[in-house]
Amino acid sequence: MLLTEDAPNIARSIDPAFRHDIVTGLSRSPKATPPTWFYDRRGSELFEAITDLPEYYPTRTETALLARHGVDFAAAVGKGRAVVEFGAGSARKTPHLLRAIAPAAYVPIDISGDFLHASSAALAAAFPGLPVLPVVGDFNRPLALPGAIEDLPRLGFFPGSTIGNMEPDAAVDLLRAMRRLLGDGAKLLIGMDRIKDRDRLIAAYDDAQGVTAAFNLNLVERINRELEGDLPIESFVHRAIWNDDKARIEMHLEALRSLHFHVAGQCFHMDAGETIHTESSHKYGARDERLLLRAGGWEPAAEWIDDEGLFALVLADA
Ligand code: AVJ
Repeated sequence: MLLTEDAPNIARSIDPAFRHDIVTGLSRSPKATPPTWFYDRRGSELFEAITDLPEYYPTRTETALLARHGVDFAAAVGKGRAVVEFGAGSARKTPHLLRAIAPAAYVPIDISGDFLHASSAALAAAFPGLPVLPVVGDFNRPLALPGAIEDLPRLGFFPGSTIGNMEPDAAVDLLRAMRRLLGDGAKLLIGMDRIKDRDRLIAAYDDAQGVTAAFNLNLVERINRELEGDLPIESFVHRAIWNDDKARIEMHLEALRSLHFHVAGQCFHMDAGETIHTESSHKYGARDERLLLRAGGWEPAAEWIDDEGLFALVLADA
């Protein structure tokens, strides 16, 4: 018998961590799921498309800061450090930093081995002579750095305002874990998205072309495909709201009517208008940034911001 790759009724193995997070999140009130599960292959493609949208300013703004301030980074950081990037290096951002500070080694850490090895190979080709030492792992859990960088001073690099996906307590825990991992004498260069005009923030997460809506709704499709789900996708709509009290954009999937559905053999109900909270993206004022870094064991030392004050790159000392 010939089995094609897409034969729909072949039982596929279920990822127990995915099932656990989704079933727990849908059982909660209000319903909320972790944003990590957005990034299957299609989700990663949609996120790439988001970074090119006219409304989505963070990637473009941060990349321009990295490209513009190389001389400052070199002066503030010095040469010969081991750069430890939290997340696989982005082809657009990381080369600017590496070119500016001439590091002794580059260590990208990412949970997706495929993605990590592809981006590491590309960076190694672009920087002949630079040792590139990828580490596959979840940087939210304890992990070890390669022995080869044992004696080198470290620079942590955490771009993209990825920290913004975390609640303040989790953000502080992660900063402390980075401080412990990188050791005394380390520095951290971190991207943080600024609080700004509400309409501008909402537009960045609810774009005119509907790419962010497709990114959010892709989670429903992934649940249906990978967790034996039967969520009626046409009965969900993407919502982006600004939570002013918590200074964050929230993405939700709102049920347009009263619904019953199943995931991994369990039954769920939603009232019309009820939502699944799928992501929070925290935004920071200048003092919020410094307070968060200090709570996480880092002392802010320098900062670079674009002319419009949209996005900040902060350098902190261990
Ligand atoms: C990758 C977490 C930085 O919060 O802006 C973009 C993800 N979600 N549009 C962000 C995202 C919707 C992004 N981060």
